[in-house]
Amino acid sequence: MKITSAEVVVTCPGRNFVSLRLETEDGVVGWGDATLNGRELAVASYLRDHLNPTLIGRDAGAIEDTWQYLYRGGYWRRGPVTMAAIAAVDVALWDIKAKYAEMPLYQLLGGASRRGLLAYGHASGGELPALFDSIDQHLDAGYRAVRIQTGVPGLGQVYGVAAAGGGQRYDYEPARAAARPTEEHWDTRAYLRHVPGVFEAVRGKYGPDLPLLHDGHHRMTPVEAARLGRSLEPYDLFWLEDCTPAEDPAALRLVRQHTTTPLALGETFNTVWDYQTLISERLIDYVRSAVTHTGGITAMRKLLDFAAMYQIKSGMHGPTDVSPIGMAAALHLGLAIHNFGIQEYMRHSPDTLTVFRTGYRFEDGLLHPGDTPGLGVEMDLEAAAAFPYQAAYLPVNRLAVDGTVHDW
Ligand code: GCO
Ligand code: MG
Repeated sequence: MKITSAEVVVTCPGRNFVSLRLETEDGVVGWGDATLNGRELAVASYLRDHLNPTLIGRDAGAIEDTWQYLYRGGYWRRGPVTMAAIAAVDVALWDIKAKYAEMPLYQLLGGASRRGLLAYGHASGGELPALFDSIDQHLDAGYRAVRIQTGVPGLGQVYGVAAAGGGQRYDYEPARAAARPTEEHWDTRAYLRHVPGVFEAVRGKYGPDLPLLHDGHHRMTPVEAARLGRSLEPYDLFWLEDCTPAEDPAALRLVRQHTTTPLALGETFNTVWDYQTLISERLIDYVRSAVTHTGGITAMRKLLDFAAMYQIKSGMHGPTDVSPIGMAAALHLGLAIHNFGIQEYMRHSPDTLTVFRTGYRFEDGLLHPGDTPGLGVEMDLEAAAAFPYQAAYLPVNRLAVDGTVHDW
């Protein structure tokens, strides 16, 4: 099971993706996702220039050993670029192992713990009528849980709100193709005044049953987040995500003391160490990491087992910047673990799905990774070659009042 080739594929079928293709001496191919939105080429180089040459000749079956070799062996540990690169190798090796075993990956991980994975989609609208339209579209598409984001009076384009209308999809795609980031404007007080009324209107129209989620996208101080969490309690949120900037776990202590709204955090994290305080002190309810950004299946399984001891569940990151390969990895893992919570699912564009041939399915609000041996996703390299890399960046945020840079 020796690795004989390791290649990076960068392609932009609507948005950029970085993938890793490993092949063994028997011609078995494994795929990994290394996409890091807005910093794609850094991970491509990390793989191409530093990791791939060390993989040739290694035993593809020695997954834990390879993970430790890349993590400890690099000396410079952690960080989004390093951990996305390690994740790509790890996921490609699990794909290969499952193909050798002739099993869908979830079987190797212990088998299915449920019929499928409850998924949530991104409903959004500048104002309530557009938001209701978007929720209706999601319910028609089979979603049984939705994230709610709206515009804020007085502000222009804000995080989470799709440019609706004109037949465009309602899913929110924040990265813009340009040589430098666009800028958005922000006002936390206006946001805090507006959001509770939105949830009141949504509960009023759709009733108490529909699970509703919301993403604060790192913008609040602890005391602002505490106030928002408390003001949303009557609307029974499934979770409030990233209420404060994620790198300060102590902030969550203050939020937790003031509200019983469930909290989700961690999409920007990349190792279990980022979660040590948050999990051991039960400061969050859902782990938001993606397999793609947290060192792969090997690391995510350990992280989620640690979380399980504290009754904390998975809520794996699933925006469109996680490629179909990364999504499939999340689905296999989510199907197998006991402490699955919910899976974010934004749906990839038709162009993306011509490059990545997926076997997973979405039925009756539940995702299933399918039963093809391995991950169940293959890349069409010819199709990929028709979509060359395009520079694209996430926006930068500034305070409306005076232009100070704020968290986006
Ligand atoms: C989410 C996220 C995304 C991120 C995006 C950045 O909850 O899905 O917050 O919308 O902003 O993945 O690349
Ligand atoms: Mg988020």
